[in-house]
Amino acid sequence: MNHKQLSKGVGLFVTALALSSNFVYAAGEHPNTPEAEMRYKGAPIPSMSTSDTRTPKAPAMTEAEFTKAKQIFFERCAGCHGVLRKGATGKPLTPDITLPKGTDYLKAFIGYGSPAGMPNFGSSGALSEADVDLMARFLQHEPPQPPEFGMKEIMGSWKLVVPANKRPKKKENNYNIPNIFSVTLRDAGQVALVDGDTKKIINVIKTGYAVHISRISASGRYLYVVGRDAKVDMIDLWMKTPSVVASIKLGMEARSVETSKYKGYEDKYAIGGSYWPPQYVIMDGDTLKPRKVVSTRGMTVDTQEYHPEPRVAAIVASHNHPEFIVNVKETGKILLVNYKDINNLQVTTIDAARYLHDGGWDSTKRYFLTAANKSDKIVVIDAKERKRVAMIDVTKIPHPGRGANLVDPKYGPVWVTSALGNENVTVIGTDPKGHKANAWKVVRTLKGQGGGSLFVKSHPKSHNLWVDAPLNPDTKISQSVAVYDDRNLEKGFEVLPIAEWAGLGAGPKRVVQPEYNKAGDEVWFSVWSGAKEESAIVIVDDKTRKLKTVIKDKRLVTPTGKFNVYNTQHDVY
Ligand code: DHE
Repeated sequence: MNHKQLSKGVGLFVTALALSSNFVYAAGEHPNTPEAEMRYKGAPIPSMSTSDTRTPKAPAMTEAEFTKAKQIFFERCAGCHGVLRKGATGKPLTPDITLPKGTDYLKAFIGYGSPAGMPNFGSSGALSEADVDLMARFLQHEPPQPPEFGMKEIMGSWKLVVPANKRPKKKENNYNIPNIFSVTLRDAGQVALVDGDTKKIINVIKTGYAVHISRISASGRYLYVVGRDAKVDMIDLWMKTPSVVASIKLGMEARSVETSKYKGYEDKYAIGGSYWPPQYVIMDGDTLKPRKVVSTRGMTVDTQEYHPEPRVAAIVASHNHPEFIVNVKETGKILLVNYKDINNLQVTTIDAARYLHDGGWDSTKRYFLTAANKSDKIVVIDAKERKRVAMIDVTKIPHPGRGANLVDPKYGPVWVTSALGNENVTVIGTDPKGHKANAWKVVRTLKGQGGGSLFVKSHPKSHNLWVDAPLNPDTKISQSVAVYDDRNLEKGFEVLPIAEWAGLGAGPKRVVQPEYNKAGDEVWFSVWSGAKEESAIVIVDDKTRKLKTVIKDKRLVTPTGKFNVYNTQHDVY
């Protein structure tokens, strides 16, 4: 698939996102755009209050114009250029650069896009001529700065709904907790807890704006959910009806949450990483009481220059030390944050590459493999020795989610990632003891259905490797899933028409994020349509690869990620 096709598809994806998120974003063409990831970042972020200064030499703007431009910028531009416009996937746009270019140049750039990946907001119809002019003037002013969010504000937002001593002393329901799924209902700002045995919804719980991921405490009792507005909700699965027992806001924008898993520290701490302000917060695991806020601002790994806005991406809990592993996107550094003594916080900083995004463990849970997506690399961290052991070149925009672990008949234990930017499914050797020659090398590159893939999944009890492609332009591909047999990867894949099986009406019906049940004999897929359209969860029998059940319910609004309690608790994938 060429870039044009991919960019068209991702444009459609953004349109769908936009429609489902109540803001309008026309698809249009993005000429020569190689950066699929850029469009992936099209999700609107919550509006933020800012302190605004005007640059005297910049073109005049009324108060109303400035407010409107700010909103457009946060909704459509900040994902790539950064809130402070210091540059991320997109170029820096600070006044020292934009003022000399002038209004006409910037208008042409915004209107027609660029071969380097800037979308053509004007000619695609996404922005009116007046708004293109507005944005060209706005970009010559100092970037409005959203407020900081330190301990005072974080503490002020903290709500202990049910104190620890008022909670159940033992499990008060009959649910098989390890097989509950927490399902992200993205545009509803809710999660649905679904009983994996009966396939019935247990409870739908209000969480943060454009809720993103769920993680489970080491004991399997507490579920932590983070919204894009940096709100973290903690749900007690022992309650008769599992509900929120504590909540907190860690900043204005966030994507990640995790909980301590090292022996002796189970359920002791939780951690959340923010996009804005760029920081992470360590909290008490049973109440979310904030303990420590640490900024991630600092120098970039390569050019070693100051970055004011290095966002926190994936966080995983080490099983080898009392540590959280924190990906800092824009600086390209991985932090091993030791929580043994948080008053004398020890942080090991590992140089990796830009821009760190998502990742997961190898099957032994000693090695963390993570994508540096702009560098097209997979970075491998030895969590036991606390050091980087490899940086592996892969093809355009790796996006593993947490990846998938398989046993390859030829190369032994391997970890797999798919990609946004092309159809490759990359298989990496992960066994330096048993298969030394293959360790941290790409041992196979499988052809998938196409680019626009976000997540892969397998299970230790299964021979199947599932690869989604929800951002692919071809609806046949985005609405289906590819499945390989790890005993014969060369054979290629079978395609299952998941969205068709869901039997829904019109809608984008993107098939996203395979997730296993506890037993490893079922795979759950979200069929993700717009907020006003019907969506579903399709469950496939892993052995026969045949449809088992479809869950439909009007409460299942825009389901995306699904997190099985046991598999998430034990990092099984
Ligand atoms: Fe995600 C994980 C960031 C858009 C569904 N997403 C992650 C992680 C990060 C991230 C940093 C890793 C968290 C961790 O492991 O601690 N996601 C971002 C973005 O910045 C981005 C690109 C744009 C945005 O504005 O948010 C983005 N993500 C999306 C979506 O549009 C998806 C497809 C649908 C949705 O629900 O919003 C989406 N992201 C997910 C899911 C995971 C995730 C399902 C967890 C996968 C897993 O198996 O662990």
